[in-house]
Amino acid sequence: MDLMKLSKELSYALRHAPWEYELELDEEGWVEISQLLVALHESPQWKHVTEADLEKMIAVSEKKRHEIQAGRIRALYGHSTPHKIAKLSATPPETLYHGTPLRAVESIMQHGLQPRQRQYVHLSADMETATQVGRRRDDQPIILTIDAAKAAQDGIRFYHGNENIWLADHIPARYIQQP
Ligand code: HQG
Repeated sequence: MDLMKLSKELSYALRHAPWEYELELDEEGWVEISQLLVALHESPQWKHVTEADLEKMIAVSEKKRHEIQAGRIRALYGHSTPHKIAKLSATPPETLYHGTPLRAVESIMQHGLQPRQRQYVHLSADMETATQVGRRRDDQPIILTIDAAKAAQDGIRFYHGNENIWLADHIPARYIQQP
């Protein structure tokens, strides 16, 4: 089974278009695995997918995009569904990073980091992760530094995505530094 392809399909279902699978995300983004499997089994390529395959998909993925708990599964970040997923706010590391193409920097330094098509702004815990994220759009991304400690102190809320990814509603430009 192509577990990377399965992961992409699940990200699409759990981040962007659950209704296409007759699924409804709860407040925290969870769906019952049994319901997800019913939907997947309708497609010939996923006819034989089991819960064990979903567990393996998560275990072998280099990025922790999904999690399973008590018979349910959810995407940890990346959502674009209309109803905003509830996240518990948490204390971020002092510094966070954001990798973006050079062409976006001027607008970011003017308007701050906005969630754009997603529900939350995505930030990286280290420069390497930020570089990987930025490389999706540009070979030589610009790595912006976020003074998360100061922003949190001023009341900006941060949310935990996974060990490398943090989320926020909006990061005003005054907390963002260019290299
Ligand atoms: C930019 C993937 C102009 C922002 C990744 C980014 C990540 C602005 C783009 C996760 C702006 C949004 C999220 C402003 C933000 N003016 N441009 N004011 N504010 N932007 O894809 O952070 O691999 O929604 O810099 O690895 O790139 O799928 O966000 O370039 O973890 O698991 O608007 O998605 O995860 O792009 O990536 P995105 P992102 P997976």
